[in-house]
Amino acid sequence: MRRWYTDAHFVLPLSPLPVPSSPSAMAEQKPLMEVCKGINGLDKVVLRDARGSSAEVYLFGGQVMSWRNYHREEMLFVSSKAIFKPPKAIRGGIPICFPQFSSHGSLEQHGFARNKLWTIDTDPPPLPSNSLIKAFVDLILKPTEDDLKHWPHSYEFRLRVALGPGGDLMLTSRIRNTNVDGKPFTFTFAYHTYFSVSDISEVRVEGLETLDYFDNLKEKERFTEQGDAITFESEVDKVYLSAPTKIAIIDHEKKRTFVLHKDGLPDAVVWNPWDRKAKAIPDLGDDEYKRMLCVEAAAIEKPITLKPGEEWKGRLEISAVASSYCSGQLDPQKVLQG
Ligand code: TA6
Repeated sequence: MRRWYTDAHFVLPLSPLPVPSSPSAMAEQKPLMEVCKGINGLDKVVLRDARGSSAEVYLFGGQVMSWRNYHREEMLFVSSKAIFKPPKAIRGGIPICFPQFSSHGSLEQHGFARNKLWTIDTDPPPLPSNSLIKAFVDLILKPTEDDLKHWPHSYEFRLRVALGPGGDLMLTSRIRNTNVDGKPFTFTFAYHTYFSVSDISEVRVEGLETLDYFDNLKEKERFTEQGDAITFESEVDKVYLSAPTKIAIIDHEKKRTFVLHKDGLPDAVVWNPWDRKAKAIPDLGDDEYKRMLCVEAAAIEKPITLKPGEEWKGRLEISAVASSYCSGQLDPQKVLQG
């Protein structure tokens, strides 16, 4: 069943649009935001902008599962073996890690936000409005009575997913402590973004050079990055600390650079499972490690503590730009300084 939102909050097609000349042209004019059924009948929200880029967010997990550019090319990786069956988290897109990144204590690995059903927030507190942003959706997650038994804190987690005027993908998380018992709570967080790449051995990451990192493959020991860029010849699982606001992922073969702009998220996780680990992950194809790379804007080293009434905001904006890096024309530092 298809529900198109027409109230002021969910603006329909960009205006003014040329008046469609025929029913078929009208049919082609799709709404900016649409709720419909996705894989296995799971509810999803489709965002479109007038120039053809799009994004899809599943209410299960509040998880962005697709982000396509004007040429309808898919920018995110979703495993061919992903299981779209709650409560198992879906392998791919942008899983939300909250209230913890990684696994410690009684909570599940990467927390529960990606295993829960979110709802559309039809009355969100206003965000600074950017009139150029027309295609967006506000989701909200709040604990049920049962959830409170597992994590005894009340919160409101609002997630806005938007398409920027240039087709960029923009995620804004706002987490508020709504405890009535006066108790603060502490959390760590990550946008666990799976980027689609042509061939992991043709990819380099710029912006994390000289940083300290925790190496998850060496008992989370702390090291300092020595390389002048990160390239991939084996499994990598590192949490880079106090990373810059801009990080570039350069895909030589596709001549495409993803540029991440992050705010409120000091750290960055870089993960590729490589062959042996990929074979051990049931919902990941044995060879799919070659076509994916996780670079995750995160807050891990310094957990965030909120007192009742306090709100934290973490923003991620991702753009995909053509890069003729291999011809030497693109200076990655310029991309990062731009
Ligand atoms: O972000 C890197 C990481 O923490 C890896 O250690 C690996 O566990 C990955 O997340 C995937 O975790 P998941 O729980 O989604 O299988």
